[in-house]
Amino acid sequence: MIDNSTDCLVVIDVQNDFCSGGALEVPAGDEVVPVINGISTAFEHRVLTQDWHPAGHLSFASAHPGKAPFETVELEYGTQVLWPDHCIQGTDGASFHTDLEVTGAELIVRKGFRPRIDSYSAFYENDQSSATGLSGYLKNRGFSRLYLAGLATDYCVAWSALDARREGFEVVLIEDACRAIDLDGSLEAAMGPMDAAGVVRIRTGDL
Ligand code: VGL
Ligand code: ZN
Repeated sequence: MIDNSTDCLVVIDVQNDFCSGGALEVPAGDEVVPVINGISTAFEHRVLTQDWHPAGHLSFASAHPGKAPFETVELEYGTQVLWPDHCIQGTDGASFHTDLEVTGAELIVRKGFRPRIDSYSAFYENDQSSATGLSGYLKNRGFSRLYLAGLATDYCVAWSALDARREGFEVVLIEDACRAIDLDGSLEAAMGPMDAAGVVRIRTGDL
């Protein structure tokens, strides 16, 4: 099923702050680590993303007096969920999970570093226009099909999947290699648009 001349595994945000004990813990987030390690050798080409915020980032509830994590605010580009401080550049929380196999990765893309714009997608920031450069990189390398895994299914993985489809890539979501935050039904809300956009869902056993 994998064609290493056209396919690339894109591993989204498997960082300590999204794993157990982290600042923005995704339930059972750690469970993706052995699953991703187990499939990563089947892919010749692997790219990792890293949520990478400056301290005081505008997506943090702490930057909005009177607001608590998981409330929303209106920013210039639309409604923004406010998060606990997480993935601050250079901290342990922003590091990849220690057991994640990262050595063979060909590229690490950082996102969310613009102080006033959040970035769920690996391709575009939440204003939908500031690019990370990943699309150009992948096209330049000749990849046309992306397999997605990581955290969190309903935020960064879903937004990456939808942007990848808009950029013209075939997208395969490896469901058991992802875990969701699932805030107020956000997982179900994310699945409909992904299905409608033609994101193919598989499990690792299908590879
Ligand atoms: C993420 C919320 C805030 C994610 C990143 O990786 O899904 N979610 N920053
Ligand atoms: Zn973030």
